Amino acid sequence: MQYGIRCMLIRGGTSKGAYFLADDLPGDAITRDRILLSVMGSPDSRQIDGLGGAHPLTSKVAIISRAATPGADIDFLFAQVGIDKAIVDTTPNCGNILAGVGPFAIERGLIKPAGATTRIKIRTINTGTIAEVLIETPGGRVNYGGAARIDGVPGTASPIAIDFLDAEGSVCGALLPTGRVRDRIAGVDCTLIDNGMPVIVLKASDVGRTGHEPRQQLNADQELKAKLEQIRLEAGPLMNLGDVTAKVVPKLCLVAEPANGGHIATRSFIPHECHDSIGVFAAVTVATACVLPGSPASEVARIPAGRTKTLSVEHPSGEFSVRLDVGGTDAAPVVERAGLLRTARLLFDGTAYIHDGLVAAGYRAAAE
Ligand code: NQM
Repeated sequence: MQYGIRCMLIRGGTSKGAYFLADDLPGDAITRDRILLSVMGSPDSRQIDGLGGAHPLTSKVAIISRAATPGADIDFLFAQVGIDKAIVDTTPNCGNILAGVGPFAIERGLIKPAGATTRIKIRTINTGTIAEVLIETPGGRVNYGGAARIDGVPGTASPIAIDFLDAEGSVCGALLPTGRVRDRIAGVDCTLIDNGMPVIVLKASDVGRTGHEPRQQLNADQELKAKLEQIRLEAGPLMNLGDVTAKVVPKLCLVAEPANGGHIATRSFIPHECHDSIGVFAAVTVATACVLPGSPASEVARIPAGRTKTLSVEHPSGEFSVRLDVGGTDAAPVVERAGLLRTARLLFDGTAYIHDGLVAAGYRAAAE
């Protein structure tokens, strides 16, 4: 006998995940994580016995409920499910999976559409970060079709505008957890920074690369990967993350002068594979590093003038535009708000089946 749980599969931005109502999963984290591993088919490098797509960008879960406390409409817990390891990591955010949370909340009746567009405040409970999302809801239904295009996703879809108000220090406790814009780690100048995602930002040229290499070339570059992991393991404790051997944060991002009319070129590692594009919070965090005077990224970025800047972050499959509202002073700028555009699409609504033997006891307890 198998046990079934209501589940939607949604493409959120350039990621894809399984979306659940929190009420449909057990509250106890150990049982919940065993269920999520079973649903996704982990641990197994092909995730053949589950819904996961055998890639970090398609091995993600969203757990959603009405907000438990004031200040938001919806609470969203993000989980990165390991592929060949039995790990469920709820440390980081995911701005791409976040793009599917509003549509899911409307589809499941947690939010009533409010006219042609519906504004929803979502709290990512992993980090406490609040996002305001704007979703097209003509005729009281989520509109998925439209003309918005994001690099890394074929075709076009309806736009989802996302604004972050308070992403600073989401996991590390401070934008710059070491208090500096530049730290020397394993002989390489880096910015250890968290504006929504803990990221180590370094110049590609400082590790002997151009920062414009194709993703496959970087993924095959074992020497580079070993160097990046050495930097990551050293940086983890300095970023208040402790031993990060088994954690998916911090991520790393190689930056270089732009090559395609943008403002900065990036090759982002999440953290052991080069991203096909770049994560949402990673893009916001790298854009923030670019506007900090004295950072390695500021040496290669072309920063647009003005208090409100739209930075085009180049990545392996195109670009990602991030709008930053920058306050503070020229010497100590403060990013007060970050805005960006995503799309999302409901792919499937149904029942996900989990292994009986493994989790039956826990799941029964939750269902009763
Ligand atoms: O940085 C990839 C993604 C992400 C996370 C990753 C993300 C973000 O592209 O906000 O969206 O860093 O693992 O979905």
